[in-house]
Amino acid sequence: MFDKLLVANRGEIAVRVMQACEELGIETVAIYSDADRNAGHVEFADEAYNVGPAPASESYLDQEAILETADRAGADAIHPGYGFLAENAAFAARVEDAKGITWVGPPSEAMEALGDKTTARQVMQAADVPVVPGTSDPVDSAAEVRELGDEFGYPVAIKAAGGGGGRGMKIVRSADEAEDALESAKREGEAYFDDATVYVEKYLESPKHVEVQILADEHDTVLHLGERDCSLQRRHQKVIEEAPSPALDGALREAIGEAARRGVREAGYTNAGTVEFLVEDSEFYFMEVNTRIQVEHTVTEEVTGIDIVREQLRIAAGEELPDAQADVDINGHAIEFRINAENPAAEFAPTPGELETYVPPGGLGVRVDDAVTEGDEIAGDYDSMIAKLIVRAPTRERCLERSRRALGHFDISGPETIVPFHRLMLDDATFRAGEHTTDYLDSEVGADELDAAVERWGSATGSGGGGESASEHELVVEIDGRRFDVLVEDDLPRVAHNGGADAGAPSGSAGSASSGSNSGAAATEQVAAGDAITAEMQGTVLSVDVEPSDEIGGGDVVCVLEAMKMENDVVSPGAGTVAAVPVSEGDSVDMGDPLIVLE
Ligand code: MV4
Repeated sequence: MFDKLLVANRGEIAVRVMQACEELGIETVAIYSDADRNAGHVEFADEAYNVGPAPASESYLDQEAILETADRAGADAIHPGYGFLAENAAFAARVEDAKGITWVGPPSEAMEALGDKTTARQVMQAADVPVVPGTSDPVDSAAEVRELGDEFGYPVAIKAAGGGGGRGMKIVRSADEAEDALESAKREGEAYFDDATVYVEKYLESPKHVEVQILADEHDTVLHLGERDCSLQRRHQKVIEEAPSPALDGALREAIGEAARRGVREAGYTNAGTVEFLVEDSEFYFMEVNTRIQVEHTVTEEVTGIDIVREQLRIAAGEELPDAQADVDINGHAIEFRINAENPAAEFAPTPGELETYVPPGGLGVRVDDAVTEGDEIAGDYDSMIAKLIVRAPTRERCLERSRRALGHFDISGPETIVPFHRLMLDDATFRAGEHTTDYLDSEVGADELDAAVERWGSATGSGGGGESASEHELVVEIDGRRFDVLVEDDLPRVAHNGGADAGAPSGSAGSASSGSNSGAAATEQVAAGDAITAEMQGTVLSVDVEPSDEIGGGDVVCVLEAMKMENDVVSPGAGTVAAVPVSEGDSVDMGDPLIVLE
């Protein structure tokens, strides 16, 4: 096994990798940019090195700086995490060629073959894996596009060979759109991937996105760890992922898992990887292979009990996978919610800023992967994901209930987050039924719903995230042994007078803003400025002579207190209406305790 590993990444995935290293007895090296000097992954590592300024192109993507750092630190392995250099075959090849350093990932040749989507399709076809009807050779002319449109029926998709994740894809709905779409797909391919090669597939309008997790060692064992459903996406960004997929039955699950195994075996693939499929009308079609650990690997870990990052490290070190396919069991259900610092009510715009409150939930079946703490600055330099909440339960139904509980206790303020969006989805009939497809969010969930969710559950509204507006503050009061959270509006008078003008505050009045009743009603919602008649001494309530909504006058007896072996009438100092009676016969009260609250 390795002695010291450099993690060429940041944030929660860097911490995730270092946790696996710690359990294997591997020392860890972090790299960081100027923006990340105090970041969580830097704190977690045994050693940390600055590799450059905040922009990723000058730090986390600086291949030379990272290789030099590995050398300087004496690291014998590099794990790339996801994003940044993770799927860069040229960087993987450089690490493979560096003396004494192992690349924790697939062979660079397999990355290269699968990175080109036309060769990936050819590999899959050779392995008898169903692909979307289309071409596996480059397409050059609009005439060819139209021929394919006639053959498969419109719409068709023109895709960049170097593409993936939604970039460089153009949909052609009729023959006359072929010309423009072809030009624009080529332009995007050239701009994003330095490769104008494109190919054509039949376009499926409303598929599910189902992906299979693979582990393959260097001793000819290829395992699939079941599938994940990532159909809930917004503009090609996954937001909620789950395992297993609610859309597959046992036969389809078996078939798609076996197809994924055949495909990566054909590619000469080792380490962890994901084979993505589109599923429509109980048919599945290969889409692409992700040659890296993915954000959503966690849900697979939760239902299989397999530590995927640990296996990546063991595979890279030449060790054998511990299990045969028959030993991989899927148990229960897991859902991952990405906690992004974005505002769902503003088209999910990133919301950088200070993380003023950060108290994640816990308890049975709740996992939080993160690299932040309260008080951290959420910078705008990198992606907006600040944590992942992963919830596991024996069934999907119970996982949804547990998710409601966990999200309801995820206390974050400062940046707006997509927690309100997740809570909206937990009430969404289509999502709850598991019937959502990849086009669902963008076409069916409207701005009004999102606005309402943020209003109801967002961190800026007192009820959800515990925030309060400038003119309010929260008080905790205890009345007769029951705790009440009271929202006090500062612009209300501190002492409100009862009944007639100038009656004066009753003697011994608590005189402050509000109180609850002891009836069990939702006292927190009352923000009334009431007066209380309080006990002038410690004692026992012998009788209560009024009840809520009684009109009383000055001098009326409202209750009788026994104190110092004497019965003492408690009289009202003025007129008013009884709002609440927080005490009852037999209660012991302390000096200052409210006995009667007036409106
Ligand atoms: C498709 C497709 C329908 N038919 N290809 C989007 C990302 C890129 N990896 C491929 N994508 C798609 N390819 C054919 N032939 C629909 C999508 C697609 C999609 C796929 C997965 C998850 C979300 C998506 C959202 C829109 C479109």
